[in-house]
Amino acid sequence: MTKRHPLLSFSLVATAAVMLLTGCSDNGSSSAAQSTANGKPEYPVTWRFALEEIEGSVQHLYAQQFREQVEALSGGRIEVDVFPYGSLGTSAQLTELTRNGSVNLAFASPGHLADTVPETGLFNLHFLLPEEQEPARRLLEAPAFISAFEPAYHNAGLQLLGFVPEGWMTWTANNPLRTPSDFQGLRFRTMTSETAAEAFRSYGADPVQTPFAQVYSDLQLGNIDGQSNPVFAIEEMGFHEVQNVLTMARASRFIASVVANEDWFAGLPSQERKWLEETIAQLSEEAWTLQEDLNKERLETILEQGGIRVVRLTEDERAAFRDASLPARQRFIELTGEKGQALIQRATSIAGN
Ligand code: 6CS
Repeated sequence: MTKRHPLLSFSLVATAAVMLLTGCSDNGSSSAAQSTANGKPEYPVTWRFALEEIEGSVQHLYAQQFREQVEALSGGRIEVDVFPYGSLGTSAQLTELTRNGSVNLAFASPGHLADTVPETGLFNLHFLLPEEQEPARRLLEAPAFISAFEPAYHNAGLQLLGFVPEGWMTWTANNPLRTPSDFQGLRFRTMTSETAAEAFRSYGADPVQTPFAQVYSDLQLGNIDGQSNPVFAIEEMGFHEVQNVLTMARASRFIASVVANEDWFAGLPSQERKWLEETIAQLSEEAWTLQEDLNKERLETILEQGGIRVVRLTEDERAAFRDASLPARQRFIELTGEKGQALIQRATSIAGN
């Protein structure tokens, strides 16, 4: 089946928008409140928030709630401009736009970010975070866990605001992926960082690291054989239309991070920082329900459309993948040293993995 890709005009629109943003943002302060003669900020001001996903996604729903909450808390003093994927650039480009202050806030997924912020490669490892939702949630919201990542984000000119769960990664291919041997030689698309690729290399796959916008056409043209993403993303990007089997292995959750430009964050008036932090804290709880509902709904849509089979791995099948996944942890430690080792310990002491 041929489908018009949701990001068909991605690069043209993105290039134009980036030029527009960078053109009107000289030193990253264009969206910060200007001070009046008495030193008080002059409102309203606009916060620019860039997404790695298209409209209707987890990140988009999150950003809409973020906008409503910030606008309500600030009594309209803060306005939020949301830029869905396709309007600015790839994940790597969004990180760069945040770093240079062209946007104030963005989603930054470890799958793409880990080459820049190596510690985030933790989230690319399989069978590591707690499997049950409650302990996973406690871990991701724990201030000590979040602050362990902060220096690494600062090194990249970013302020980490929080982690956002987006659902279990689901593998798609034209055959079921029941054992690591099913991955042997499979050209499997991963996100662009080394640890994202290593996770599938350890199963025997031949990882192909590409931006999100390229996945649909690569599947359609047969340049790749499979890929991994939460169900909501598979549905909205149309991947299920060019693949035959969804394999649910529950090997890893998609965890995104919300980041801000470091200088912008440091320069926020205390009242604005309070509105921002209050909003992030509230949404980090709501995101669990938001993603769960969306993933459930999108799975129904996929099944209603038909033409694709769902395979859920048994515990024995999962155990074989867990064993095969362990070399990727070593690679992560090679890349991050003691800090990475400490993060693994922290995650596994909760998870028991
Ligand atoms: O696979 C990707 O590249 C993307 N997947 C999701 C669900 N969000 C953003 C990321 O870039």
